[in-house]
Amino acid sequence: MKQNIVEKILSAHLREGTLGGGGEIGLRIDQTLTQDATGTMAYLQFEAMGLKEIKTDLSVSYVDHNTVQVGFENSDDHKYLQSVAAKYSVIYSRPGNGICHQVHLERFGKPGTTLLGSDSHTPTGGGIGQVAMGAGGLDVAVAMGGGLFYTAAPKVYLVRLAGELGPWVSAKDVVLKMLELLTTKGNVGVMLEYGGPGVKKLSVPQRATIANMGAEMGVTTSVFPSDSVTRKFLKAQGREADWTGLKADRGAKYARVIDLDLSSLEPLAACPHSPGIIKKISELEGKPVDQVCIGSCTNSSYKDMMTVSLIMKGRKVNPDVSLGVAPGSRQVLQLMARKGALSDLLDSGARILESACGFCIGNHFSPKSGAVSLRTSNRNFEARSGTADAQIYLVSPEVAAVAALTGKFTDPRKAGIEYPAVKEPASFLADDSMFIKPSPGGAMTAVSRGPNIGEPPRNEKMPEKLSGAVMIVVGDKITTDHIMPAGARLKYRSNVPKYAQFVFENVDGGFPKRCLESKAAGAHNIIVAGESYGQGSSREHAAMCPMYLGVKAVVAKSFERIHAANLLNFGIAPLTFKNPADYSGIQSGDKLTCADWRAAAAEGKPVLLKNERTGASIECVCALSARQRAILTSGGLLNHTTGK
Ligand code: MIC
Ligand code: SF4
Repeated sequence: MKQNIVEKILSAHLREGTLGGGGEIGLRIDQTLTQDATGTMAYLQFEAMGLKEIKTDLSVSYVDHNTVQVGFENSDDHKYLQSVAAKYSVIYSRPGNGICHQVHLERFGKPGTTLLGSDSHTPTGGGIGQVAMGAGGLDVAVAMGGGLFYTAAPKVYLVRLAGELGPWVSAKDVVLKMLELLTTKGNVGVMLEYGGPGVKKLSVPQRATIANMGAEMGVTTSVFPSDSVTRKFLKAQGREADWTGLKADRGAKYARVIDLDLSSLEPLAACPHSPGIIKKISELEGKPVDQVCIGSCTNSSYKDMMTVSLIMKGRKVNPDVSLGVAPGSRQVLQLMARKGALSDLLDSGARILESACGFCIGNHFSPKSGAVSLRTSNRNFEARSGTADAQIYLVSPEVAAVAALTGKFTDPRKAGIEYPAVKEPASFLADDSMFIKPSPGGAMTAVSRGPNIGEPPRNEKMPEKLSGAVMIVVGDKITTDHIMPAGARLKYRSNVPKYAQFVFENVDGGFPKRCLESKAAGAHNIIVAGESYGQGSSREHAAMCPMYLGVKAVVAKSFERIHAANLLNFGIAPLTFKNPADYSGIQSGDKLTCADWRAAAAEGKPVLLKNERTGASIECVCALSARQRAILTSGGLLNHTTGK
């Protein structure tokens, strides 16, 4: 049978289910990655499941999200992560080594393999030909222990690229165009495969930029072929032996084909407050800019950074702009230092930020009130930058650098600057000294647990009857940043009772208190939402903390993939309205009841909720596999796995 690339990789890893069927498939995972903000809980859950060792080919624990270390909490987490990595034979990437996705691409990504990461931008690995997927920490913990990863059998779309990018047009513009075409919702269960003659004109880091922001479309992953460009990249990383060729069979089938001519693209921006609101830079020209941030896992490769430094070379940052540059990895930073690019940036007046997530997750470098901030990152959700009324635009490094000089949106093609065509180096600097590799006596390591590190919380078994209270009604496209803010609150990731005090902080600050009071009065709390609930990150705290607050169900018009899986993993029922019009009949404070709650969920029957205020009967769908139903009725995956 003729196979596309996704089918080739998935069929080699398929252990349960069938690819064509549309049902659930169980996949063997070759590699895992975690980052500190989700990793602490992932390893605590790994320990709580009684797992003794990792069963993957490779598992890496990165520390990149919270390296701000105000107070003891982050440092305690780092020490816990280092010790637990040593105990279970996980590679530990020390803070300062770089952003997980960039570093993984450089040092570990391998064509044809599966990678599961506790971060939604794990699909960056698709740039090197991996089926790389984001998931909640608990799913990653299970995969580390040798368990399968379950996801829907995908619909595979081919994105057929033709032509070549013109000067000043970059990989970011390709993916922003894709966001315009596919939008940020309605793509659950889709995997994108890039192909066509345009692919060979894109370097591995450019492909990685494109795969990275597939997360913003809600697709499960995006995969590129592995070709001579991939081989050259791996050779330059001293890893040619990791290369295998990967291409679709001639005549392979796809659920949809999207044609994109790279030569037709122009510089674009995603406008506030969604990565899906796309405009041409030429339409925004002249708008004053207050801040420019260059970096993040989307655009912080060697080529991105060298291009920016050459644009800035011999020029000065506009006095009204604050420019921060965060190279994606220590490798990139070291190369920049050797090439003199760091001096060029410093001379220009740029501020060099740590090789970490930093500004992207809003834990520092927040812009001033009402600022216009141009960023090369991937998310511009409201308040994510740490400044609630800031206007964040997502752009390419080229557009960002030129705006830092002019102080306003400028079409870089008209800026009168010669385009710096940077080539990938023939050899990167392969210095792995910031990784701590497992050693033979590792199993004896004592695990360090600072006072901020609590037990992973468990849910109780699903109640027989639902006696629910609607705690909040929210609209469409609610992101996990709305549900569970990161930024300044990140340091409480290992302390669920504390972190739970900030659920919906920027939407409705009274939510946690109301929930705890209602829970104490014996009610089952309910969240009601519109379309595409749970967009964005993989943070399982957006399920775990509501669970702690007594939330038993989220009733929505539709859900995004990772968040729906996380709800289930923590024993919260993700219900969809059979008739979306029922949404408008529910108000905050309504009592919703269901007499056969557990039985309906266990048998996969429709769930009928009765609104005690209006008397209306609301039919909900809880479309789950038998495996998922068992997890839900046990009160979550931890209970299900440990038989509690
Ligand atoms: C993000 O970009 O939102 C994050 C922070 O990397 C998250 C993970 C987290 O919340 O820890 C993600 O993308 O999954
Ligand atoms: Fe880090 Fe931002 Fe990438 Fe998330 S999107 S992994 S916070 S750089």
